[in-house]
Amino acid sequence: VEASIPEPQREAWKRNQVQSFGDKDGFEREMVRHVETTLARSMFNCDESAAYSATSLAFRDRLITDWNKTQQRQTFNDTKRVYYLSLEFLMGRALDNAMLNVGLKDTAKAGLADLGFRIEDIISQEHDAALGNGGLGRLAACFLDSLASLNYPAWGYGLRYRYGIFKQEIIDGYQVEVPDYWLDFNPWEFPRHDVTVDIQFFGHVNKVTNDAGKSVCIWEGGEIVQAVAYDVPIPGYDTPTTNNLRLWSSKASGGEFDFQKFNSGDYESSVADQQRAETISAVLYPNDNLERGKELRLKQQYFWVAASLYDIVRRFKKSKRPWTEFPDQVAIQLNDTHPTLAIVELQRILIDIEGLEWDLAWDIVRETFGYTNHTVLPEALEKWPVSLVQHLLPRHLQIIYDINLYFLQQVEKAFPDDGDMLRRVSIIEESQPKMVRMAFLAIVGSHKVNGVAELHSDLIKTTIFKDFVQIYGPDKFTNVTNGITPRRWLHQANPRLSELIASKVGGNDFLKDLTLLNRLEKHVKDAKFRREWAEIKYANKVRLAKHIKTTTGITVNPAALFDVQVKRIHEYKRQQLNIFGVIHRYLSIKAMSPPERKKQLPRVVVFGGKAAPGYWMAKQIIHLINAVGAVVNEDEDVGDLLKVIFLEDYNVSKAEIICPASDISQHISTAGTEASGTSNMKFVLNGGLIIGTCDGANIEITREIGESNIFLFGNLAEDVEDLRHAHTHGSHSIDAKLDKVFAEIEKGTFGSVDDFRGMIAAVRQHGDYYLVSDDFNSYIETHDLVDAAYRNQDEWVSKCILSVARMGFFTSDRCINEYAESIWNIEPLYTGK
Ligand code: NBG
Repeated sequence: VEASIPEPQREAWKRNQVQSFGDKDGFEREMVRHVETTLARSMFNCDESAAYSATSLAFRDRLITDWNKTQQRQTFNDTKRVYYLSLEFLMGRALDNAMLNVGLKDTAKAGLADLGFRIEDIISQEHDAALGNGGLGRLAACFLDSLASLNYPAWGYGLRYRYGIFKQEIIDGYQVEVPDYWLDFNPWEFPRHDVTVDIQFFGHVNKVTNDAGKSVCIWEGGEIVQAVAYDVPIPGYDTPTTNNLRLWSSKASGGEFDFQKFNSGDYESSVADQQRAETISAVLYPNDNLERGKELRLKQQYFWVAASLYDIVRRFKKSKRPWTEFPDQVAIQLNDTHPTLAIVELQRILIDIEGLEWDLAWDIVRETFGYTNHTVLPEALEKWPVSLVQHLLPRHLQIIYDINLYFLQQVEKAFPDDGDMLRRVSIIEESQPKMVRMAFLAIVGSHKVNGVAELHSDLIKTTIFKDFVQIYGPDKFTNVTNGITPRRWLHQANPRLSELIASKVGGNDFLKDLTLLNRLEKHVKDAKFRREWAEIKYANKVRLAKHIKTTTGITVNPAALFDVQVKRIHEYKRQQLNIFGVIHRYLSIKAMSPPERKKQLPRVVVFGGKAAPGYWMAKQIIHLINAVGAVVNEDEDVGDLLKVIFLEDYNVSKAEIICPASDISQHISTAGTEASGTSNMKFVLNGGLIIGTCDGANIEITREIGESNIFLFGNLAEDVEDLRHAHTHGSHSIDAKLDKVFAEIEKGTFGSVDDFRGMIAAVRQHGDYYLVSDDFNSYIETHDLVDAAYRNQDEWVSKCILSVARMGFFTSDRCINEYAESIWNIEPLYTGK
């Protein structure tokens, strides 16, 4: 490429190459330049918001220089790239992360101080990029950080939602959703108005004979929507590698208006067309572990997948390699089934547009894709009505039918005696109406399928995908246990702890090789170290207590045991079990004599999390938590012994305050329901212990940190089915302590009973699907063990230190290396300092 540019021009470009700042003076110069020229302000009207903008722009310039070099290097080397397709990227704030990853936070801090600002105030000006619901989206964000930090040539592809996950307000104890319009000022994205793709919907398929006498399918008619690329730079930690997250935004094709309609006087309908197009990328669906089957959602999926594949194929074609080399150059990972149409779209491109034979194309497709499953919950498994797919994507439905036909032929040959097998594994479910089973399509069209924790990966092999293990053999299925980036979740969220650790393990290298944390073990006996550790935890609790005070008005005692459950509100995650447990504790305190109360350990129970707007039961749970808080927090008999806090609008930046402040956190899903969980890892890494069920990654955390450092309780996954069966077929007796809790709710202690009847009935009358009653006693007893353990602070702190020392496994760097080796077959490409 370089050779095509004449020498003198090349020289001129090189002479004028942008110099990134690397010291305080350089930062200040850039910052002031942006205030004065980009923002058109001055020293006299530069408020914190403007200072945030200018600081971000200064860092963005730096990132983009590295970004350009990274992209050039990747193109020049022409090595294999991985593309991570995810409908969600829950990025949170970018500035702090960028400063830390390029190693210039102290520089910026000093520079900002010179100019009259405190860096913390500037950082907190940033609006979270909240393009995700929960764990699945945050995992994608951690993966991007690891991919860049490990120098993998990688791209993320997603949607640029105008509205991210809604903002949660609590009004009179109820959740109210407020739209999150976050794009007012976003310095972290680069609009690429030159990178656009036309995306087709609807229409019909014509079969014609081409010049070579071959019959081909042509997809015609319908409507076209334009996809416009917005690029977000993703800086690696302590490396110049800066990867790209490309988010697509939808726009009416052919400019602002349909001019024909406009000129013929149909102004309103031309505006309506435009709005309809823009609606596609307007909002993130606010459901976690739940699929609602909305037509617009399917439109989003195809829009994003088609634009991304067009981009990927365009990039591949530049290399002029034969198609057979596509899987040597391209790995595409499907983050859950949401991007499964990519399988069909690539097959369509190869056979309809590029003219490949079916079999060759299909080999290429399967070698290219990998599929990650994130849930076994039936309500979250995606299925689309055949009629809807037919209407929206007629050619794709034909291809799905063909994929299914060849697949079923193969199955029939291999299992001639299992008459029911074809019905069970068919990509088309023969129901009323007929449905396309997206997970099955994803399996059939990928070379590897993985779950996200050991138990979960075993479960998918023995339950929902059992037949496919028979068909393809066990090697197609693998496990990659989730991880988290220690850069954001330790270094950024808990700078003091990170610094203390660095002083014991030989500097900051542990942030790149988290197994180095094991060097902490030998310091656990050092009393001074334990004291410093405990002081940092206390300071983090003071910080959270302040946040609680300013957001809820409630005063909590930082010396109390901080007990935290923050995650999406979901019956399977069992916040109801937690709040019933809190009521039990409240009743116990009320029943105590004053001297007995003096012996009680004070506890602050913190809840946080959003309920999907249409999830009635989850909203009831939020309401009960707030109703209990309103009573308990005002009860003079209780005082400091128990406080119940619901933190509004839980998000990534709040998690960064909450995780470091927790003594014990709760990961208490019904065994077998939480695929992995990742907040469990965040809490332990920040020096908090956890109480949990034998579910998801809790099991592996236990194996790593040791059974004596975790509080496990409850029934095991293998017993769940029998228990559920017994509930509905035998007699179902409710735990006696839980019964008392219910009786108290029914007395009206926490306000109108009507609001809570459904929650009680779910346990008493509707089969207690989530085993709240079965696990209640063990849950309460385990909390007593937590109290007892906390009383011995020295031992408690030792447990925390040992746990952190043994958390090395749970870095997303380990995860990404596993994906790279066993699924993507890609190598890092170091871009040089
Ligand atoms: C979620 C699981 C979590 C898991 C994340 C990331 C979905 C569909 N699944 O347990 O519930 O940690 O995925 O893998 O959101």
